[in-house]
Amino acid sequence: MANSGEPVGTTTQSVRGHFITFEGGEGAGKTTQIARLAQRLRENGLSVVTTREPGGSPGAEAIRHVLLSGAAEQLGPEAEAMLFAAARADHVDSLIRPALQRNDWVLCDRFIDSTRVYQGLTGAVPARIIVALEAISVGDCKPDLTLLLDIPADIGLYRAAQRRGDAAVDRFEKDGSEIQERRREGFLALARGEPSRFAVIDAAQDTETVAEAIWYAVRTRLGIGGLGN
Ligand code: Z5A
Repeated sequence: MANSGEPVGTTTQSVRGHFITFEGGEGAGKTTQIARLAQRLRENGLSVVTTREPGGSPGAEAIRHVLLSGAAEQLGPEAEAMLFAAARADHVDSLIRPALQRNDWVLCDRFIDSTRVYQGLTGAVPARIIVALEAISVGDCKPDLTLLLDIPADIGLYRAAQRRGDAAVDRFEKDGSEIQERRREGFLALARGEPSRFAVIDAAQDTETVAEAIWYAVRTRLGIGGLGN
């Protein structure tokens, strides 16, 4: 579990690096923009760890395969949500928390908000289960900043299809634009509910413009305006 050996609430902000999560629909550009931000932070002399969910640690990557292949779908939405939580607990314990304790920056492709939207909103897993799994898997290891890459579902799906080419769609990619649009609205509702954690970025713009908007958000929200370009 995420908090083995350490009670919830004992991690102090002063010894932590910054934990930034990227959220949004399929094809929003999260992978692209994580690489851009990591490069920029490293150019400023900062130590950066990039990672993703589901996955990011050997145990969680094994669970990723079970989830994205669709093998867990027949177990039902609640069992799938438990598998996402199990992967996250291992990822937090073995990679994210140690990196933050070293004062590294952690940039993570998807995290708790994806579970809230995919398993909660459009997966029909009851909120009390989502909340309980989040508490067990994450504890106090919450993002300092969540960059929501907001994009109309049709544009995101088009980009994802272009990138995928002839490869088969996975468990979640097979959902059509109506479900993807509901997820978009779900992410935006989460952002409205926690405006101090979220920054909403218009991800339909070109890559350069999105990267600049992210850089501005990171510098202003995390109070590091002294960093260079
Ligand atoms: N999932 C869940 O259900 N519950 C959970 O708790 C978690 C996840 C953590 C993981 O998918 C799936 O697991 C995900 C939700 C579910 N399913 N879906 N769908 P994944 O890791 O395989 O992939 P993803 O997270 O959905 O991301 P993605 O589709 O790979 O897209 P992306 O990383 O956001 O975008 P990208 O790869 O950077 O860009 C996509 C293409 O667009 C690529 O060709 C780029 O070159 C291009 N691109 C990027 N930016 C631009 C701009 N600005 N303009 C034009 N073209 C661009």
